[in-house]
Amino acid sequence: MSDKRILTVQDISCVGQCSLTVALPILSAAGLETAILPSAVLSTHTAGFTGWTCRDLTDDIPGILAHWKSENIAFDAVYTGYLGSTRQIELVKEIFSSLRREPFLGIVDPAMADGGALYPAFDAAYVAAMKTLVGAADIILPNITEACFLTDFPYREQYDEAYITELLARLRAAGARTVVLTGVGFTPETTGVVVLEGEQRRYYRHRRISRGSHGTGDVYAAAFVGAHLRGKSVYDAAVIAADYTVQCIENTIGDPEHWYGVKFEPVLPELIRRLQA
Ligand code: PXL
Repeated sequence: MSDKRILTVQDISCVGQCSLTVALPILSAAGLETAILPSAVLSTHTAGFTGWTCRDLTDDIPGILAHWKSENIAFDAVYTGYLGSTRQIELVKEIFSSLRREPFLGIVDPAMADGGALYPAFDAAYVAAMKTLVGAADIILPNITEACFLTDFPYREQYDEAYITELLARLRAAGARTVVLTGVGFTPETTGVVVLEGEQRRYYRHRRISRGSHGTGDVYAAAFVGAHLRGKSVYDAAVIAADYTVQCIENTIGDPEHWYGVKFEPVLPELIRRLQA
């Protein structure tokens, strides 16, 4: 069993099965000691609910970091998701440089956009700051929309291999090292994930379930991080996370009331089984 300690930085959406309420149980199930740094507290996530409240916790973070430094607390990996502000991105870079325990991994899910549009809380200044975090990360996990925003590349619903090749080249030029690009589908019935590591590019294709699901990007990223830190290669972790996310969606599609997230909890034993293989 791994004795790695990881820090994940993302929001608490009190209701809605995304960000920390997804990442913490998945990382714990993967057997990792998981510390959290909440970036903000929202009453719900912002995708489908209206009238949500949000308290940005940026002002609390410098004091938390100072305390951790005084206690000599450090992490084998830091994994970031939905962040609360542009200034917080600067603080995350400070965490990457000053709270690391070698060999360290900085993993960034630039959770800020989907379906061609930014999430409601974000603007061009946030995108500009997120671009700087890409260069500080070892692994990034964007979807196609996020990759387009990060590289000033036009988003397209329909695309071909050449479009994805150009997008990956632009991410590289923007400073990305290892890229796990999610939601890449070349046929109506399939989607998949492209893994770019050094010069090697691999594609894992799987079934696309047409129901749009919230929170699946967070489920995917947390399962990927859990699997990779438990010793799976980047590609194998990308495959395990994809299979787990599909199982979570399959476990939810029969319930139209459950539109706001996926029922990832009953499927956790499947993820654990794959990690033990
Ligand atoms: O799942 C990404 C996410 C995380 N946190 C908040 C969100 C979203 C997506 O909309 O609104 C608050």
